[in-house]
Amino acid sequence: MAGNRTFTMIKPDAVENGHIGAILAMINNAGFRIVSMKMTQLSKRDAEEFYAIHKERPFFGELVEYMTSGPIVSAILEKDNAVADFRTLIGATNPAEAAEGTIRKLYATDISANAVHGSDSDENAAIEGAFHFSGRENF
Ligand code: 3AN
Repeated sequence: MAGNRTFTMIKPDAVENGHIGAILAMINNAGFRIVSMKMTQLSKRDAEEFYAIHKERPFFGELVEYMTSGPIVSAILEKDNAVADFRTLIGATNPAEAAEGTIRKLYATDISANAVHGSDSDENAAIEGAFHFSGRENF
């Protein structure tokens, strides 16, 4: 039975540090189905649009610069209670505060280069998934 969906990105630090495989294994082992997945590199315009909600925050420039610094792996994931369960799996935004065994605790560099993105609501999951994937990439 189809569950709810969330959207994730494996961010440039985790790709650069060779953690794609380990992170995907954790995602699969936690019971998520990978609906869509690809490797891309965001342009400055892409990152500014994706993170537009944060444009007044002091870290916005740093966030855009970081997210465009190298390739990312983006994916749509499916599971019952996907948004909340995925945020539990990834851990707190700041890896120093992330729970043991979470993706960010294991693989993040710091609060900016924090290994993975996870949508914060069903509504944003749909918006973010549609930003990265066309209808033909949606299985
Ligand atoms: P989350 O990704 O856990 O939902 P948000 O939505 O508050 O966190 O922040 C979006 C992204 O902005 C984070 N993933 C992180 O990369 C970056 N970020 C958040 N807070 C900071 C901060 N204080 N300094 C630098 N980057 C930050």
